[in-house]
Amino acid sequence: MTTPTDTTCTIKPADDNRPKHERIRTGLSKHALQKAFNDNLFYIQGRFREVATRNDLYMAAAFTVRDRLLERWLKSARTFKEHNSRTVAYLSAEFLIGPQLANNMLNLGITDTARAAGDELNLDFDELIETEEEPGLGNGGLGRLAACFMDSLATLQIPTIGYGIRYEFGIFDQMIVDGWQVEKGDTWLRNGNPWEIPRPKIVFPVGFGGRVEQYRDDHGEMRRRWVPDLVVNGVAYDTPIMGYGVGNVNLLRLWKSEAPESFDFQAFNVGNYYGAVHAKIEAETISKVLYPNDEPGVGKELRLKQQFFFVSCSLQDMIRLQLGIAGSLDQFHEKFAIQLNDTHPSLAIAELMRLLMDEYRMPWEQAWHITQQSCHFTNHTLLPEALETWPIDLFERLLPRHLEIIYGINQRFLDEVRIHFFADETRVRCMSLIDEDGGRRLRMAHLAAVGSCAINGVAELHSNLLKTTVMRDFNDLWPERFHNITNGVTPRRFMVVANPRLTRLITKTIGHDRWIRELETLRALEDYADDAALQEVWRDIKTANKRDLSNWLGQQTGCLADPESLFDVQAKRIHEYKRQHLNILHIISLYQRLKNDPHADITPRTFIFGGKAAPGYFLAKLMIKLINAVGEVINHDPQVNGHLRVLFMPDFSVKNGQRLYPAADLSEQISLAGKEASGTGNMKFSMNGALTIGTLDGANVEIREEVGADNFFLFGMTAEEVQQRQAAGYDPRALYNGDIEIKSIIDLIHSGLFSHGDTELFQPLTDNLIYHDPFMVLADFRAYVDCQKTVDQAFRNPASWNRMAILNVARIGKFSSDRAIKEYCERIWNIAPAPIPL
Ligand code: F58
Repeated sequence: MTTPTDTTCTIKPADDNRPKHERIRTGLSKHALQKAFNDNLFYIQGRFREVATRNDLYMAAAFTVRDRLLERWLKSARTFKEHNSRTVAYLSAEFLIGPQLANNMLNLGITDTARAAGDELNLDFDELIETEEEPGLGNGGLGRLAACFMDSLATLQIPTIGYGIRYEFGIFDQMIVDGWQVEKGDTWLRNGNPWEIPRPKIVFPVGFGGRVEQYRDDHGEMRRRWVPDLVVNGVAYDTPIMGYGVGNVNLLRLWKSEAPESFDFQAFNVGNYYGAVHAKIEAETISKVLYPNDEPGVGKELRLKQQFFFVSCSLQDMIRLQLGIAGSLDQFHEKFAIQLNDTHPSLAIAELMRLLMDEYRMPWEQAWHITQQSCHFTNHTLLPEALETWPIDLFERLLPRHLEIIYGINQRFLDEVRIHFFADETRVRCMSLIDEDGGRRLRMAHLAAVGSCAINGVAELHSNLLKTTVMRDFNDLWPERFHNITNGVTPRRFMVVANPRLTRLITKTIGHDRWIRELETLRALEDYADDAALQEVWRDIKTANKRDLSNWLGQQTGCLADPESLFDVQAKRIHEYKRQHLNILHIISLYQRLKNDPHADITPRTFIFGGKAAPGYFLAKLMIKLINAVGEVINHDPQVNGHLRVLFMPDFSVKNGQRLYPAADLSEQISLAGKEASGTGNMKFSMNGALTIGTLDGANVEIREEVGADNFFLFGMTAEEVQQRQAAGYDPRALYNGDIEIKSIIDLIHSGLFSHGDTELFQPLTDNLIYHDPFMVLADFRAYVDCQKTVDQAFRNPASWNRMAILNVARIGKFSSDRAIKEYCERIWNIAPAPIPL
């Protein structure tokens, strides 16, 4: 695999006028880095070089880099405090930050120096980077978006604290055994995490359960207070997040749950040893494991506890900070812009109200004003099954005071609804924070919408659908609250770190590296799209990247791929709505064509899949099995394996994604229109010069608008057509019976060809397609296969293919997360940069 080699980044190290001994500790020269590395190896890892393990060397390198971040971080914190800058508090149950070493070196501007320093010390730099295990503290797009935003917030010099949970076990590691996904516990902390700093003094109590009491305070006023029956502590663990080429370092503060000490002692003293241990375990369980589902499904008590736990710690921390600066909470909303990353942190609304009213004695109206002016809500999905709700009885048992507050919010809100819609009780029922149909449940999206001053979707199409479908009533009531901010991704990680060859070529071609922070300047590449020499080098780079990927995949799967073939990649969570099965049906159609006619005119292709299925999602796991089963047959069939290969990359992660994006020719973005809120993988592929085959869904729509319809392979129904077809009564059976190719492919799966004669193995999938097909795979099949034929033809003309790829990169600037964050700053948070020079 390629890891960053000398990038063309030209950030200048800071002038350093400090005494020499200080410079050595955190200096940026080759000598200072070497000295610091040796010191860290000896004094922190406690190792002589001769006996140091790979991990010792990695840790010493990481500490060397971290020291340099810390210095800048303290300076940033001091400056923000002095200027009392407005601060973004990005609340997210997931942060999928990926490996840190290479990125931090890039941002510090020391990649080349560090490599040179390492060479002289006989260190294998790429091996060090490869050794790092990433914190998998997220499921997919939502968690990764939070991480891209943290990168851009620091780069744009916006004071920010990211607040989340320090899961001891992140997303499971995926192994493929006999074609099936097997989950393995993720023990990312076992070798130590050099990037985090525990803050045992930053600790807050978080209550659960118990009762609510009425009492008279010292001023004779009646008040309510919550008396929980369980209290756990949240301890802060901080990870510095450095901006690219700036002195700003922001904070990612993740909470770990612990039992308060007093708790164990109490029980211990009365002889209840097991009780004490049990309480400790119960407390620690809260931050133990990330839920590996990509939709919430049935209410899980622990998940609700996790959400409340991190939200409460984060708000108490913000309150502590604000009281430290201003001495009062009256201006809390001017200090903090809280962004709720989906509904998972939406309890912040009730908890902030409780803290302000019950703990700081604020009247309801003032507390509500502060809460609503502080909070902003991003929605990431329209799938009805993914909209979070909690059973009221569970909620009441865990958070009785919060339920009271939510009832109070709901009452005032529904009064407003009644007046605005003039006694329209249907609206009242639909908009209420409580769903009264079939078991009372709390609707978290409604709570988030009512308690926030801005609500946004993550791509144009998604934001429009949000306004016309799931949040239509809210949009009718408060149209001014609704915004669209199309997602973006960081070019630092997904271009510069992941694809150093392309990075060098771009910088050389357009003559500067400013594009790394101003991605729109890539437009300059347009002038060279027709340049035959550039097209050729472009192709060589792609081939080299494909060779690296092929070698790595060869080691992992035992199966090699021909770098001259078309690399057709679909990498994302495995889900029916993302339609990996549509891709498989196409592969089988090619296989059939080749079997029926060995001379069929088919462009050699390597199909690569990557992605995890939620452990309890039976059909998604069966799709993984089917991909591997089809691969097993095709890859071993000498009649076709010169033409087709099917590979499944195990354990798709941020790190593995960085291997895939640079090596893809074709990016599969084939969800059913209207289902994928945005997608961000689509942007990462396109940035690396892959062409997209896709539907008009999520951000695909805007990517196509930007790169040009001629440079994008479009197929399939529009979201509107999908709705119409569904309304008219969609019958997949008619398609199965009416299209010989569809029938023959499904029958082939059913025949047992891919399952050693077992005709039942894949029946749940085939039956689902024939009788239900909820994501209309069969309806889009014909258009997809035809479009793939166009792709086949296009790939045979390297000059024009590379021209299209160059134009994709040249026009991808909009999809930098820097652009997205600038829009949040201007339209949602009203926040300005607080620059700290490097
Ligand atoms: C994703 N959501 C969207 N949810 O599916 C994707 O279109 C979008 O680009 C991305 O957010 C960023 O906006 C997503 O990843 C989750 O993983 C949740 C995890 C927790 C349970 C609910 C889903």
